[in-house]
Amino acid sequence: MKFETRAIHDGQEADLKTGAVVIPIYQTSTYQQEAIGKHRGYEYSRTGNPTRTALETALASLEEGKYGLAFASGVAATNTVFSLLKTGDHIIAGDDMYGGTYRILERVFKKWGISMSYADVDYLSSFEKAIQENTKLIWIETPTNPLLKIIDIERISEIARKYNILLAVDNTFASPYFQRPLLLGADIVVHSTTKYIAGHSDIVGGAIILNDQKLYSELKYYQNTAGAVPGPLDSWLALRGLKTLAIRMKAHAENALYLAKYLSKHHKVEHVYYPGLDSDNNYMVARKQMSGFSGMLSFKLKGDRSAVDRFFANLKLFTLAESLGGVESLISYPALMTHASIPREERIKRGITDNFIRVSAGIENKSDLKNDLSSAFKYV
Ligand code: P1T
Repeated sequence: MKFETRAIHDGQEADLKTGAVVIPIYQTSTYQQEAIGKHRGYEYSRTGNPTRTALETALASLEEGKYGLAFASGVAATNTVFSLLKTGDHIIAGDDMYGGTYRILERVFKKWGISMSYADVDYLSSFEKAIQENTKLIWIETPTNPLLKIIDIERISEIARKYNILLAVDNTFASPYFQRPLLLGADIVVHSTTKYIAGHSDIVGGAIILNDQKLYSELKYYQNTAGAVPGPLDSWLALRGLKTLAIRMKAHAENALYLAKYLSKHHKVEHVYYPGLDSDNNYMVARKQMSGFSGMLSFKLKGDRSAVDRFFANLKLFTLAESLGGVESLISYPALMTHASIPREERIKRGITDNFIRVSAGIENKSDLKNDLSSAFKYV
């Protein structure tokens, strides 16, 4: 069955007991045992909950993987993947990624004796060059946050396989509608379901999807043992979001392309970052591995920090906020928001300068969005 159908049906059969068409919010912490150890598949809600199971099944189906695991946040899912490593191991991560991922590597895992290198995502060879004897994991985001660079998953998975290294791909920015990394050779897919999957800026959640049974058992064991699981209501909201993922993603991508084209012609804009522009360096790889270019774009304003402040202050539809992937358009300032944990010098070296702005295109009317930007530019 096709994506749109699976999003609505997989893992979401009518409730066995009542026939409820929509999976109930199983708001329970524990489950009756008929005799010691004799239960109906559920013992305790940290270990498993039927609403969460439905979400995990649907997510696995949409990423075309065998197993899904849901978490209380994207960072909890990320943390679980990094927890596969032990002291002395080495991780290679792309040098453009969510600031919180960088933070957990630098502030938590480094302290535990795990080392990391950051490879220049513009050059695949930099990943191979960074490989050490103790490298156990390659971690990439594509599209990257916030520079919207595209990394060739197929080619990087060949490198990972050659050296017997796990490849994890954070697929948050593309969503499974536009990109399915497991089919391109990745071992593990990670999501912040907070974003496109839930899609309405009303929950924080995360997920891991994979095919390998042994690895799944290990990650599931950690999920239960460390306990960063989503509650039944959040699982239910993510599941409800999932049902409309396909139509939302088409609208996000259409609006993002429209805004990217508009911005790229604006005299107050220095540069636009959107992999769907055929002038963008990442366009060809994006076309190869994605079926659409998603809804995130960034740009550099001509001007300094005060110009950025004036621009933001005069927007009416775009909300200045962290996060992305909801139906409403958001605008953010990575330098002091999502990527504030990266030291200034390092951040600027990576391209996140003081005039750098990130946009999450919502699904409002695209002309209204353009007009809002256009009015605010008058104050720059
Ligand atoms: O916020 P949380 O659900 O824990 O997800 C973390 C995360 C993981 N991966 C990517 C690519 C992300 O963008 C994020 C969170 N990002 C933001 C909050 C943001 O505004 O970029």
